[in-house]
Amino acid sequence: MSDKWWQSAVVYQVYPRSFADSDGDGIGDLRGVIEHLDYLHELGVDVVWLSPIYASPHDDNGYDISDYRAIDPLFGTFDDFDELLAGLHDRGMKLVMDLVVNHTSDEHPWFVESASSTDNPKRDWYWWRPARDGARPGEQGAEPNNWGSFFSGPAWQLDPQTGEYYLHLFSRKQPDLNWENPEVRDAVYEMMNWWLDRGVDGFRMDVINFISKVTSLPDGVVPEGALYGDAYPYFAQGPRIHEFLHEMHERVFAGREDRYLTVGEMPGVDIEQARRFTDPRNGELDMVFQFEHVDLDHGPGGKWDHRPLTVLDLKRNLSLWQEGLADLGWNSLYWNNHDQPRVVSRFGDDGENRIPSAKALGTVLHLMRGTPYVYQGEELGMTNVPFASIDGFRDIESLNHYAEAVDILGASADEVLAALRRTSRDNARTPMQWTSGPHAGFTAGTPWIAVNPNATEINAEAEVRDPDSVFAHYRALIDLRHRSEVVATGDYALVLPEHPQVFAYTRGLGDRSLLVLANLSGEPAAFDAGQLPGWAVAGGGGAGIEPELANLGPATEALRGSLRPWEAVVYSRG
Ligand code: ISL
Repeated sequence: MSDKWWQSAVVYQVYPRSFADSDGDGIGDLRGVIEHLDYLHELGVDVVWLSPIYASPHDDNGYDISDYRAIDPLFGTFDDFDELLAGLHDRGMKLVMDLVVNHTSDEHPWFVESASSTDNPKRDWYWWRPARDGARPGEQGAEPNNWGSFFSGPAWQLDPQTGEYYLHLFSRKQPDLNWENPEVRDAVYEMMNWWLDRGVDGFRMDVINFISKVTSLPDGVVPEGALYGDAYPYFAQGPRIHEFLHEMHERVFAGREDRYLTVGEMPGVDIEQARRFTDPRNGELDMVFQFEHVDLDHGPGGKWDHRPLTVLDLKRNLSLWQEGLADLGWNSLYWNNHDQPRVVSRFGDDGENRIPSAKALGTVLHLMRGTPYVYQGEELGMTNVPFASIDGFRDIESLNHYAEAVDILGASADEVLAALRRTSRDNARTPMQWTSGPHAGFTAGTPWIAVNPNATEINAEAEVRDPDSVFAHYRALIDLRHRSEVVATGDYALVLPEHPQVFAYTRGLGDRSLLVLANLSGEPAAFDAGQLPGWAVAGGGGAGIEPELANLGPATEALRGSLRPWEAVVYSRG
């Protein structure tokens, strides 16, 4: 058996604002989640990761928290929360909370106090700095350094009351906490223990690799054509990051870590660092979310600068992570979350091959070694959204980028819109498509963001009863992980490494093995079946071996070296 319960588990991410609205205000809520627990149970997932439900002014949809120990009334009450937790536990599922402690809201009482005067006892809970030498606060370029915010503009905001600036890597309503201050760390650990005592089963930790900064906050090198310096070297994997995460582990999880799941969201993390974060001997985290595979289609200009993905790049990268964390540590596996465009539109084909391509992508991801994460609607093959104009977008990152690119840098509005349609986080945030009825069955009111018009065809009601749906395929993949120790813990080996269309690998454990073959292209693929170690049957290739799973029906020539467009086939032995 797997050593750890989460090695054979599948996690499902709920973005509550967009999942299901029970009270008709157009915004999803906790009762909406409660009403769909049987759906999640039917899909077979083991864990729900709930994006933030805490009190918040919602500048960044709840990733700006003003009270870590309160449920936002938009989402419900503690009674609702307790009912949700019990409903999950009754069905054998667990609940992982989002932990957003790189920053708070500027409306959090800690920040309000901190901002109130330069000698307030909480002044040092955040990163306050005077204007640059010789500059007057507020004048152009007076910010303490040249860092930019992830959401456009400088990473500094002047507070006129004290004449100093505070650091915000994200929106100006998300001031960064100063983890150098032990009182901050105490307050965070105490809050985490409070949630664990309430019965939650772990945390997904938002940008947790940003909590330790180089305290001199030096200027970054300004890349060609950029407005701001590259500050990654000064806030990502900072000098005390391992110390802080180990301390958190000791103060919150030590002695009971086997009950919990911890996953750190870590933009920019590499394999070496991920090994250190997830090596159980170090007592830091169970697993991390890395970003390399979802950055492969970014050009030199970053996320808004698209370049096409190649299957070769994708499988090389994911294989490096499989191999890099094979002997220690653990991978988390994901295509989607609330910050990423929909995978079927991005790496698949959201036109006529939507269903087979969604299944093929799901197959490739779910049968690797690691813990898979499904983002709401991914199991239906939900797609990107054809937003007609900037008015359709709601996401602060998208809106700020549009304003900066069009109004300040003079880019063409059409081009910026095209980039937003492709890459905006709002692609993931339109309402969950439950039915073909009004507002996709998400709300009886007016949804806070438009429903994708394709809900009439793509919806849970239709898919749950259809044995050939994307939903049915995801359910089968999840079931296979639960049934098969090979899937949960077997070794990974890439096969056909140089094939430009086919992503193929084996998993092995003792004398049991699994072969995954997927054509991630819209053209037929041919390959040398002799390169499938031990699988090609002499004199005819695989005749008589029935696939464990297949996305285009059982009749397949896969073991003879031929895959149809987007065909994915899985064989198991032993
Ligand atoms: O989507 C991104 C912007 O391009 C990512 O860089 C994202 O901001 C980054 O992955 C951190 O994301 C997390 O923290 C943010 C929040 O807006 C995201 O929703 C969250 O997942 C700040 O809390």
